[in-house]
Amino acid sequence: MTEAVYIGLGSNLAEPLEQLHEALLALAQLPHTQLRAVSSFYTSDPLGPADQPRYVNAVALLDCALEPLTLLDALQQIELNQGRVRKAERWGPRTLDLDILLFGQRLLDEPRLRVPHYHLQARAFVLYPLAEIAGQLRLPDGRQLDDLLAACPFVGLEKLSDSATLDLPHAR
Ligand code: A4P
Ligand code: MG
Repeated sequence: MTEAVYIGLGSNLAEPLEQLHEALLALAQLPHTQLRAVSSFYTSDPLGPADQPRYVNAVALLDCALEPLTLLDALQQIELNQGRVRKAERWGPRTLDLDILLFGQRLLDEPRLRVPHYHLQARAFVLYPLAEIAGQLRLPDGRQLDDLLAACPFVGLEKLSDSATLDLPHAR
């Protein structure tokens, strides 16, 4: 059985646009997984320490038959492959961050994995690209994506072009 998994992508170091493109190619090659859709790319004001570059963010939809922790391992390996160095500073700059935003209708609260992602509702750079490819989505905890969007202004975000120089299904 596959489940619809939404991944948040973010980068603000070492050519962020290229980082995202490379990450999407890596997601497309994950076992037991298909990359179904990718949002537009957005630039966004950094959340966290202000003395870091703006981010490029996007959201991808996977059809995934992996277990959640297996997928998390694979995502962290992709981050490492792309030069991610984990530092003590919270929310500091990074070459690539891959977050599991939603995993089907699962609610997970494990030491390594909380789903839905714990800050989903507060982040315009997650909600707007998510809405592009998810449409009218109801979260497993009952919240409606539309309601979260209504409470989260489109501030500090700029939509770049569509994501794809990749041959992928497009956001509507
Ligand atoms: N973890 C728990 N739940 C999840 C999940 N749903 N998806 C654990 C992925 N990982 C999850 O993550 C720390 C640990 O969280 C992982 O080992 C995993 O077991 P990390 O990637 O090592 O560290 P982090 O990303 O610095 O921490 P955190 O708190 O997850 O940060 P965020 O929430 O990812 O925020 N500003 C803009 N404009 N755009 C951004 O994309 N991103 C961040 C990072 C800060 N500011 C930003 C952006
Ligand atoms: Mg993270």
